[in-house]
Amino acid sequence: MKPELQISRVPTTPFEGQRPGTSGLRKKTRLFMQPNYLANVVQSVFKVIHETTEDFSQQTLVIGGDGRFYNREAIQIIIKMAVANGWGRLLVARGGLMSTPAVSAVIRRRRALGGLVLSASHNAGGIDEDFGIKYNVSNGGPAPESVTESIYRETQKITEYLTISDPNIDIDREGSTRIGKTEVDVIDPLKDYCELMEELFDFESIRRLFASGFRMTFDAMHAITGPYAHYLLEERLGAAQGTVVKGTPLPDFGGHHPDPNLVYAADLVARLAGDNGPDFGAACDGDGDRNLILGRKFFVSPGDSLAVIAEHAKDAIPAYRDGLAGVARSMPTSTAADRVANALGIRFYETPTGWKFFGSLLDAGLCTICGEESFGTGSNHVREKDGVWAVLAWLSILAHTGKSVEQVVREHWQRFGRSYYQRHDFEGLDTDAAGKMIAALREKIPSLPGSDFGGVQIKTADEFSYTDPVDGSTTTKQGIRLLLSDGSRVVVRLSGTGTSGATMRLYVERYINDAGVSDVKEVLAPLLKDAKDLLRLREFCGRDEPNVIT
Ligand code: VG1
Ligand code: CO
Repeated sequence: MKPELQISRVPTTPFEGQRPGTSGLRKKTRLFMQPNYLANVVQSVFKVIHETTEDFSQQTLVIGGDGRFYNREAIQIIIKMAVANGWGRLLVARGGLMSTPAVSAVIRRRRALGGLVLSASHNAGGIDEDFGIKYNVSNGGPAPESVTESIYRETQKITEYLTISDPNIDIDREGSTRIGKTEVDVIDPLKDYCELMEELFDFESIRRLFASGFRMTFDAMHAITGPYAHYLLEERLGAAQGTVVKGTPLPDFGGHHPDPNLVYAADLVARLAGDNGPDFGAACDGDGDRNLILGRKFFVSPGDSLAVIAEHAKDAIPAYRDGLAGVARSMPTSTAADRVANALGIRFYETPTGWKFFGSLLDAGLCTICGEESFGTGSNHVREKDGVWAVLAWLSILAHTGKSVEQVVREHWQRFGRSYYQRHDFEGLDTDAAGKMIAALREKIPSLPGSDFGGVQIKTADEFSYTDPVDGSTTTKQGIRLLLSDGSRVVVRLSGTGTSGATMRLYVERYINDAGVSDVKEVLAPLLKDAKDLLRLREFCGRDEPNVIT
């Protein structure tokens, strides 16, 4: 007989600043490593779940992370707390490694009550970098704001948490162990997710594409998608060995930002720019929910990628054969998808930044495909954006059309015109100064309409707020936007995922129906100049050059 489980009640006190941002709570790793820091958050999550689910003994919790530094330790802390809190079943990713979309898939397929994802996504990893935790609810998606706010309130009044003193459990071997009344199942992180992909896509047609000599490079950025990509692309779809590069997840992502954009995935961009480059390039971020899509010497902007996927999904991907219910994009994302929705005669939604806002639309069947300008695309198959899904969607389109990435996008521009688009990130700004700058702009909003901006008139200026059409909840202050008379847009908002100082994001878009032949930089220069002047960026923040342009 095993001895009775010893549950201990550990006294604790609140930590400041445990309010989740755009996507969970992200902080410096060392902060998370302090005694009780993570435990306070986890107990607060359980407390909030308790408000609607009294008894955990019949409930399942999924636990996985992107493998960054402190992932394994954090998983052990969570397992022990979940056992002490009386969960019936824990589904723990083998090695603690599971991508964010895979966690979403597992929650849905195994009817779990929720999941905890350990990740700071595209932020760098390591003891001096970032760590994070996010709670996903039973639809597989990030908890809505009402829930994250309740969690935050609990973190501010917590007095104790529950845990057990048992030794660590072996998370590297699949199988089931009973601890007290809890079944701890260590599961294959690939199985549910890869099965789902096979249900959605026509693997045979992608296999034929690779068999015809089509070449691809997939850069997993030493993050979570390596094992998924090795298995799906190389083993299942017949891509050549070596298609996947940086395929081993590392705790510090090899010392790089696992952020798939033109700056941080420069190696991949260079490969695609080479004379004997592959036909197709893709990369995913730390936790596998973002994607970068490249053709030979050709970059597909995320807004265009969303629009192209929406345009072709019905014909190229079996799962969407019956057509799309609608398309949704976050407010700062380019308007390219709107035009496709219009042409298809389907619904279209504009939401605040962050995937949590798509959940209710997807659950209600109002939209099928969603996307964000931040290299995020996905569909109703899970409730997270999904990097590998986007790659398979593109492969399907290329296989179906028999065209190159560049041809597909150029034909899209010919049909719909082009949203010239850029996002400029100003990282590490003084938090106070950035706050004041935004406040000053906010004050100017009423006086802006009618004035000239980049040679065009400002039609409206406002601060975006959103009322969810399904649950009626309202979210305010989601970015200041200027809508110009020619359809151009300028959006400014502060990031909710950074961990030091403030990051301001400036988004500019100009639509021209010119088949896409103009130069992005030239088209956008007047808007950028006037945006910086209007913000008084240099005056407030001491600089006006961005760290990253995407
Ligand atoms: C950023 C992006 C946003 C994305 C979020 C999470 O948020 O702009 O579009 O949903 O990151 O992405 P912010 O508040 O810093 O602008 V990640 O891949 O968690 O996963
Ligand atoms: Co991510």
